[in-house]
Amino acid sequence: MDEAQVAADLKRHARLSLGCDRLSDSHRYLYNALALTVRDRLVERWRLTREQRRHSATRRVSYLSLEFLMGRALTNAVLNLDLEQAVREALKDYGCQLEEVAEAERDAGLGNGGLGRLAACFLDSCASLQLPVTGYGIRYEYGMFHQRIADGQQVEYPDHWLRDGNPWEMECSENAVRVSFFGRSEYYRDRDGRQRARWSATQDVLAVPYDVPIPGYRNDTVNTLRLWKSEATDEFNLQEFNAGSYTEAVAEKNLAEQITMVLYPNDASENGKELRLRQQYFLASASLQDVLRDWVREHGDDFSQFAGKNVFQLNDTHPTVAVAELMRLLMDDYLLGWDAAWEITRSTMAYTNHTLLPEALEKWSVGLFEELLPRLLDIIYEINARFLALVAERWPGDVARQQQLSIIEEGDHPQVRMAHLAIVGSYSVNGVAALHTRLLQQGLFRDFYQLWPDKFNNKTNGVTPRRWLAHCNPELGELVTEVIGDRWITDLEDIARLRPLADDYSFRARWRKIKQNNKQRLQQLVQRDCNVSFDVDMLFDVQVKRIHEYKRQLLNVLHIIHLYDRVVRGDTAGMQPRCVLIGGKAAPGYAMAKTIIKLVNNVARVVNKDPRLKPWLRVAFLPNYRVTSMEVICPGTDLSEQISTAGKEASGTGNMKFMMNGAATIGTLDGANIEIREAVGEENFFLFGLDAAAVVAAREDYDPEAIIAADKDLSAVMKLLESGHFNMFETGIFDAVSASIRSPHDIWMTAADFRSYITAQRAAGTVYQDRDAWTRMSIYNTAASGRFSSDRTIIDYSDDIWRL
Ligand code: CRA
Repeated sequence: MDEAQVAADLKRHARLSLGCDRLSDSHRYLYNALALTVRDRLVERWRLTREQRRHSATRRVSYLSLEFLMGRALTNAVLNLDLEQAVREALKDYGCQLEEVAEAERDAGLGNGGLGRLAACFLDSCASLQLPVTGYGIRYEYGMFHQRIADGQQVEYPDHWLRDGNPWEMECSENAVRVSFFGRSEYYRDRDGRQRARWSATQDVLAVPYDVPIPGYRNDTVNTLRLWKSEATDEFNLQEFNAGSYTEAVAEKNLAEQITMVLYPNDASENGKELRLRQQYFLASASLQDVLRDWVREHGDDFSQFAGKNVFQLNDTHPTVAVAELMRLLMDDYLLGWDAAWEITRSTMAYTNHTLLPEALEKWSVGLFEELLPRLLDIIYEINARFLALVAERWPGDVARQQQLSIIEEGDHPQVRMAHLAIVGSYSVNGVAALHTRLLQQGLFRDFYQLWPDKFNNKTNGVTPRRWLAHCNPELGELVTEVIGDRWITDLEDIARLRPLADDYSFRARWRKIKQNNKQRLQQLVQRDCNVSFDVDMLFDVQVKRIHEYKRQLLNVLHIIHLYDRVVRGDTAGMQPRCVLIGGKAAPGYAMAKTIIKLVNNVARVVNKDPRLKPWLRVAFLPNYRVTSMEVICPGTDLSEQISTAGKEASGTGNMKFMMNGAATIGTLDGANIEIREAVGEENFFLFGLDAAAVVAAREDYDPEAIIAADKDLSAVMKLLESGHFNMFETGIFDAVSASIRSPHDIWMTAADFRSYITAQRAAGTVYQDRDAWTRMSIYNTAASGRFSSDRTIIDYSDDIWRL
């Protein structure tokens, strides 16, 4: 029945909503008409979900995150609403495939990498599990920059993703709130003689919510992602108006609108810019006001039950100023006393840490805070004073301990340590993989762990099997459903039932055929975007993720150079032909990461143009890696590169997407790799390298020069790298790269892991040559991926932290 209705709605939207008489070739109109058709089916369910929640007594979660890396929405909604048949049918009238129309949608790239995509997978899982979780984020006008490669180098272009409109968002101006900046704290006594504070002489901006529907998987639930846009208030710059500079005053509107203009493109590194702090506070304040307003609407100003009914999950320290903001709102606006406000705050805030890298630990200068958010700084000082009293009680006379734990880092330029504020102000602190949580407890947050051991817990990351298997790999998904039923889509542990089928000859043949088809799709992408010809009969070896030294794309390049060297020397006995794909964005200010991109491209050029290499090795750098490219990449990958220096990758989530789609992993004992290896069995994982403890120990007297000298393959690779072989007319451009490998201070320990990496790569190549052995390994990987569903992760959050 809905089939006819979908077709009719599509026509109606094309004609009436978009007012177009003729559909152009670009599919943009058709995409918009189809998006509206699908959206109609979300809106009613959305209303019902909200209605139901109003009447239910359960606790609610606000997931506060500066990033939501959503990717495309259309195909996801079509899958979750089970509309595929109807939509395909309706599109026939236009002579179009769903896939072509879907291509017209731009990625919502409101995030950098793992952390932002994790938030997006979580939203899908929460809706699919029918949990009352609302995402709160920022509606950046410009998302993650568009990367192009010119002459081997990354060039950034702005991502004006909203240019053609966004059919998935609904502006709710009636729910706008005001957010204040600058001004000063004022203290006064109320009528009862109680000391009170208010924030006065502020400059305000308006936060306008744009709601995005988050459909659950075939369950009629539609949750909400609420994204805030900053706008000028109506009374902006009254003085200037009165002074007669009308146009200047109107132009000043820009200042307010700057706050949500652009996503900061740094992954796991802070940059300390004032505008970023404004974004953080803007999100925290608007979201808390939104929740409090809803509360007051239903309960008046009785907050006694508030903590039992609300949780704020802080996605890293980015929204952590929420701790102080909730205190301010409760005390200054709702007139609670300190103790009552603090009790509510520290029993509603929960903090997730996503990295141990020191460069990512956010600190804000006290001076900046004082100017921009004076009232919040007062509150942070008070939180800290009370906290330090507790520390003094626990460790009497231990001044050093007080300094280490303090929320304020003293010195010439005192700083607010956001992680300390997050830990002190919350009831739960979690890491994102078992190893990462252990390292937090034993290292970074050691003293806090001693103080509050029960606060700490692990929640190993996961990814949604809807997008990352059912949608991106439909052929494999259908095969799985054919043999074990479709339960895996909502209960991924069930996919373990595939394992015995690895013994079935004809099943293996079908599995292999699907992988070949997916490799074909990937081959076409690489041809189109890199102009490099991959061969689907070769091993597809892939590393896609942000470019960062700790992720060691450089180690991958050394392996490529080593293979090149072997072929040139004629040492090809037993060698498995491969196609190596690398992709990812470098932060615009990260010079070394940009040099690594240039190196990959230069090496690729030398390899690909040399006819001797053609039967053995092909290399490509994929520009503009994003969610939508991963949807083609992970189904077509044989070998997944997860080669970070042990102890540095908090979890990784790309590793899980590859595994789900039947890739084997070559990796270190880092992050979730450890759990992946445990799940699939060590014989199905290509392990190499130092473990986290060995990395720390080896740093003591690390001597890469000696390692290079003792290893003739590594010497040969360094010689090629340093001879200018890959930079003939660009003298010296890779000097910093080779110097970093040779440095005894190379904290990424690239040289230390070279030999065992090469050995593991050889082992992978050898197994690949045994088609049946490889296919088994591929099936085992998918079959063991059950634990890595974000549904499992969210059930863990819900059971242990949110207690929904
Ligand atoms: N860069 C970690 O580095 C992890 C994700 C999600 C990261 C990844 O290993 O999988 O978070 N950390 O938990 C981060 O963003 C601020 O820290 C990431 O995406």
